[in-house]
Amino acid sequence: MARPKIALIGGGQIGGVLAQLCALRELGDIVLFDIVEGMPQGKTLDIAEASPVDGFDVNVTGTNDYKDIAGANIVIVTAGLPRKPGMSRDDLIGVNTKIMTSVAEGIRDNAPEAFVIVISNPLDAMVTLCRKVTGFPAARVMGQAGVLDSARFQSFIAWELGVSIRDVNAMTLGGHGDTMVPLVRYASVNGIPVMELLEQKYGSAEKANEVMTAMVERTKAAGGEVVKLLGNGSAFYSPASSAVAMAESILKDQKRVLPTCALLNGEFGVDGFYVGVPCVLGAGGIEKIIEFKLDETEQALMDNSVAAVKELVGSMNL
Ligand code: TXD
Repeated sequence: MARPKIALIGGGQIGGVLAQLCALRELGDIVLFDIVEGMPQGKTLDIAEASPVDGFDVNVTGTNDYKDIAGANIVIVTAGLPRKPGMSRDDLIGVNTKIMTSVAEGIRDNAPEAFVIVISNPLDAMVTLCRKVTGFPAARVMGQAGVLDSARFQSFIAWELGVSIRDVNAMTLGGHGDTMVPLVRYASVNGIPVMELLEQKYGSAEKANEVMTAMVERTKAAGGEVVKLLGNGSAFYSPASSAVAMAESILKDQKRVLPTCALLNGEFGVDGFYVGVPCVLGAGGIEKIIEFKLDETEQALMDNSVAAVKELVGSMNL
C-alpha cells in the first residue's frame, strides 16, 4: 500500500518546519514546492540526510515544478509573505491574493483530489480565495489558525495556573485576527472551569476576571508579540505544529475536534463565509461542524469577528 503524499506549497519558515515535522512523524512522502530555485531542494535534502539519525522512512523531496505534487492526498499552503513589525495580517491581502491565486491554480491542475489546509495570511481571506479558485468541495478546503490561537490560549492558562498543558482545554472561535474569540466560559483544567481555579488562586472574582482578561488579550495579540520579538518574520514553529495536527487527523481518520477555519452553511448564524469553528477532522476532511450554545456576550463577540471577516473578504471583490 502506497504511503500518503503530502505536498507543501511554500518552503519558507513554516514550510521547512512542516516538512521536518511530517517526516519525523512519518505522515507520508513529502514534496516541498517553492518558486525559489534550489531552496526547497536544499531544505528537503538536508531533512532527508537526518533520516538515519531520526529514523524516519519517508521520501522528502523539493521541487519548483507543480507537476511533482501530482497525487498529493494533502496540500498545506504557506506560500505568501509574512508580516513585518507594525503590519497587520490584513496588510498582506494585496500581495498574497496574487500568490494564492497562482497556488490554487497549481493545486487544482495537479492535485485535484487533495485536502487543502491553508496557512497563508490573512488566513480567513486566503482560504476563501483558495476554495474559490480550486473549486474543491468545502469539506476539502480549510484554514489553520484556530489550533494555533487555541494553543496560545491554553499555554497562557497552563503557565498561569502552574499545571500541565496536557490538562488544559480551551478554544478560540471566529477570525484569525484581533477580533478572535477565546472562549473563557468553556476553558477548563480536566473539566474544572478555569475561572473557578483563578478565583481560588486569587481569592476574588474581580482579580480572577482581571487575570483572565489579560490572557484573552495576550492570546489575541500573540502573533504580533512574536513578530515584534523576532523583528523579521512571524511565528513558524507553532503554526507548523498546528497544521500538522490537522493533517494527521485527516490522514489517520482520527476524528479530532479541532478549531478549523471552515465554510459555514448557517452554523452560528453564518452562511457562505469561512470562520474558525470546532470541526471533526477525519478521512472526509471536515466531516462535521460542531455548533454549541453561545451566551449573549459570546454571540456578540462572534458576530463582531464574523463582521471583520466579511469586511476583509469583501475587500477582495471575489
Ligand atoms: O497560523 C497561521 N495561519 C499564521 C500564518 C501563522 C503565522 C504565519 N502566517 C502566514 O503564513 C504568514 O503571514 C505568511 O503569509 C505565511 C507563510 O509564513 P512564513 O513565515 O513561512 O513566510 P516565508 O518564510 O516568507 O515563506 C513564504 C514562502 C517563501 O519561501 C516564498 O518563496 C514562497 O512562500 N512563495 C511562493 N511559493 C509558491 N508560489 C508562489 N507564488 C510564491 N510566492 C512566494
